[in-house]
Amino acid sequence: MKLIGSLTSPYVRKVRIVMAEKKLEYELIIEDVWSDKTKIQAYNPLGKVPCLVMDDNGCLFDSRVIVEYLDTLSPVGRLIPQTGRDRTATRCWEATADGVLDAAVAINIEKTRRPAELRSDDWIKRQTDKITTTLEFMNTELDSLVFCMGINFSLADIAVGCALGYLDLRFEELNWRKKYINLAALYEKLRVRPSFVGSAPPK
Ligand code: GSF
Repeated sequence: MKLIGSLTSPYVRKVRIVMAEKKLEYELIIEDVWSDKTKIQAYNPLGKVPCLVMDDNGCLFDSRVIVEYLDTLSPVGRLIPQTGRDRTATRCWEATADGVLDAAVAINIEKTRRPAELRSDDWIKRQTDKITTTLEFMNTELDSLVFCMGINFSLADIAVGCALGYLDLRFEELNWRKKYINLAALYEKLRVRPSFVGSAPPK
C-alpha cells in the first residue's frame, strides 16, 4: 500500500498512527497539494491528502474511510468496535476531533494562504469558537476515563491526539492544556506511544 500525504497534515497523521498501531506495512509518498505541480487530483479528485493507494491501485479517501478500511485488514489491535453503540460512539469521537481539525485548518489557511486584504476576522473567530466549545465538550465527555472509550485504546484516542497535536503545532498560543486538564492527562499517555512519536510533525 502507498499513502500519499504530508508530514504536517493531521489527517495523514491519523492514518499513519492507525498503520503503526496495526503494524501494517506501507510506503509514504510525500505530496505538496498546494504546489502548482501537484498530481494529487489523479488520485483524489478533491485534491486532498491523505489518499491511500491500495495494492490493486484503487484509491481511498478521506481519512475516516481509510482508517475504517485499515481496521478490517488485520485483527491486530482492533481500533473500531465492530458493532453497536460503542462503534458509533467511537466514530462520533473521531468526527468531533476531526471537526476541531477542520476549524483549525480553516483558520490556518485563512491566515497563511489568503491575501491579507481578503482575510476575515469574523470567519477566524467563528472557527476559533468551534475549537474552544469542542475542546470543552471533549474534556467533559472524557471526564476521568483512561481513554475516550473507557479502558480500551481506540481510534477515538488517535483522532483526539491528532487534533491536540495539531493545536500544539499551529496554535501554541491557545495553551489548551491549562483549561482542559482531562484532555491534557489523556495526551500525556498518547504522545509517548511509538505510533505518536514516529509520526510527530517536524517543528
Ligand atoms: C480532510 C483532508 C484535508 O483537508 C480527511 O481526509 O479527513 N476530511 C479530509 N487535507 C488537507 C491537508 S491538511 O490541511 O491536513 C488538504 O489536502 N488540503 C488541500 C486542499 O486543497 O484543501
